Amino acid sequence: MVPKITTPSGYLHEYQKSVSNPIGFWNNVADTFYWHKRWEKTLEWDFKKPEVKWFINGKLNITENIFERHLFLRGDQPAIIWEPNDPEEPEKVYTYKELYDEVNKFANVLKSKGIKKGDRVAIYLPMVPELVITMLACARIGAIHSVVFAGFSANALAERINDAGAKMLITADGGFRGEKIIELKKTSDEALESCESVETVIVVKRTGQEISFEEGRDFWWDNLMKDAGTECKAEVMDSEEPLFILYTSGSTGKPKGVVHTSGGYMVYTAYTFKNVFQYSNGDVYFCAADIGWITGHSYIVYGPLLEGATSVMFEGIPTYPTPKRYWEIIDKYQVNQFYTSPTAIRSLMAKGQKWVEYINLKSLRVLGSVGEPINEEAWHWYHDHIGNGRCPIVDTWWQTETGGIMISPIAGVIPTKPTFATLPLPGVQPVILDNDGNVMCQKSVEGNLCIKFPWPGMARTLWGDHDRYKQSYFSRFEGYYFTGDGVKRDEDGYYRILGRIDDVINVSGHRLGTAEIENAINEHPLISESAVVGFPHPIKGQGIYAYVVCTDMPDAGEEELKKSILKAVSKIISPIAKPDKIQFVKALPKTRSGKIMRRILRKIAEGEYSSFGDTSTLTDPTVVDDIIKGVKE
Ligand code: 7RM
Repeated sequence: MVPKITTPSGYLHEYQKSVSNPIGFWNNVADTFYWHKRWEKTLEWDFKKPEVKWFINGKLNITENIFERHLFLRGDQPAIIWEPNDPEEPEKVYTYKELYDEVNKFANVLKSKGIKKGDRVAIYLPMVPELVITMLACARIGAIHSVVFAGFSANALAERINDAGAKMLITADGGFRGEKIIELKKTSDEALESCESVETVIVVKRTGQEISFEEGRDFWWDNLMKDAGTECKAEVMDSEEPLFILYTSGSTGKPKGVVHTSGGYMVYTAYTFKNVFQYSNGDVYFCAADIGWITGHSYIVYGPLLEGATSVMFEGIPTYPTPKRYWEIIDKYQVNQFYTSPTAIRSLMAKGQKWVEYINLKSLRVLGSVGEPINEEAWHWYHDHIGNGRCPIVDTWWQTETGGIMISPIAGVIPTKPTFATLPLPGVQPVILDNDGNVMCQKSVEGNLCIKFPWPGMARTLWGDHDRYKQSYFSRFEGYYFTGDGVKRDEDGYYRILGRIDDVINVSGHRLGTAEIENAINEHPLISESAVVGFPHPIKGQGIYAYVVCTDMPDAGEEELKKSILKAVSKIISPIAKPDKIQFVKALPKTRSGKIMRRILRKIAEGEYSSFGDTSTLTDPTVVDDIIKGVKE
């Protein structure tokens, strides 16, 4: 088991060790795992190339570190407690032994369908146990999983399948989300019309709804599992061989296939999970994220299971059937650590106090927050009403690309401060750079958040596009990993994340590229161009504001056109990418070199109609006046 920090001086000691001797520090953590062959060299790196390798020539399988390492002591302990969408439906509990059997069975199914080490398997499932089983079965045989969030559209699914060249798709007939049913097989069928690489589709039965089946291509999960054996030898993986791809949004339209590797990701997620949440044997831990995002990968599945934890997985949404649902789950399973997003906290806070009264939340010891900046009001509500003033809040800053938590309090060890992610974890070396790339050494400064030294959990490349990896993270400031976030550091050396400084917006903790939304809007035949920016939103953190130029206003009028834009965005990306506000404008403010001046559009979206800074490069300043006039009307 990885070492655990339990005191402030222990933190200082470990942190200093991790900086002065990172190799020794990470060797010590990595040595607590089971390796077929120990690594020969701990780290090779060059941020200019860029190239990063950890635990070089080490051989392992991450599922042996989840199962074989724990079975003897913890075979009968729950690994996953699955809570269904409908509270009337019984929960499902998988002990480590039971989960192990299912994973082995499905690994054998994958093999019987021709999946081998290195093949990509796309997973488009709701939050059901089969999702965890599939991911781990892929890892067992060295296949690379690529989970696609079940809220994505057919178009978005197809794009991800094609980019990864997936040979297989695992999906379900449908999924339950609150009162809604999502039609996963139907959407999959639509996506697969443009996916040549997929040979086999395996379908989990969840809703029992009517679906179409393609003979020879589609198989029911249950039929294949019936006769599968419970023994499947783990494929021996090199530390640097890919474990999974997960797509995330960047500042251009095309999603980025972030690649994580077996060795470093394993060491990093387990270490950060145990320390940040102060997990102890026997605790029940509940992360309310969706496994379709990195938080679910690292902190529902891999981190907790590597540490032999009991991880609660929830199929539904926080407000169904009532806004008490999370709190009821916490009471039902006597949850000790709870991890969610500021958006969820704000939306539950807005439902009023009555939903938390009379619920027993005494089991809670640690509260976590992730995905976006948490505002003071939400922080205090979470602290006072959910934690009853006695649970530390760990405001965890990290990214899909970092694999695991980077800047965060260690629960009960690092004193918290509302809205601050506080201090870097051991092994993380943040720096703040000014716009010219100078390191700002003083304590109290604000600037671009970069990391100057590699950590084991970092993404190694973007699938099939190493150039873009370099462009995105290592070019803006040479020799540094650039996070895309702005940050402020205070007199205590505490970090407060200010949010994205690139063309990425964060809506309810979902990362969206403004360019991908613009591309979707521009598909509409009546629209010539558009510009999308974020604006402050009381619940979602950021809302989406679209400025749209249309060639001809249709007879049906603006409202109809707005509706059809929303429909198009849902269809091309996902309902989560639908603009909150659409403003039709005659033209967009552009510089003489043809660039849209987003700075101005952001200001207007925030409700600010003056002090736009230097506008001397605008081709036509009256465009701005027209837009403001439009808002006021
Ligand atoms: C884990 C995750 C990453 C972006 C990141 C930030 C923002 C995440 C926090 C945060 C303020 C936090 N991965 N972000 N955590 N901002 N405080 N604690 O969310 O790849 O989907 O998004 O999210 O802007 O760059 S992600």
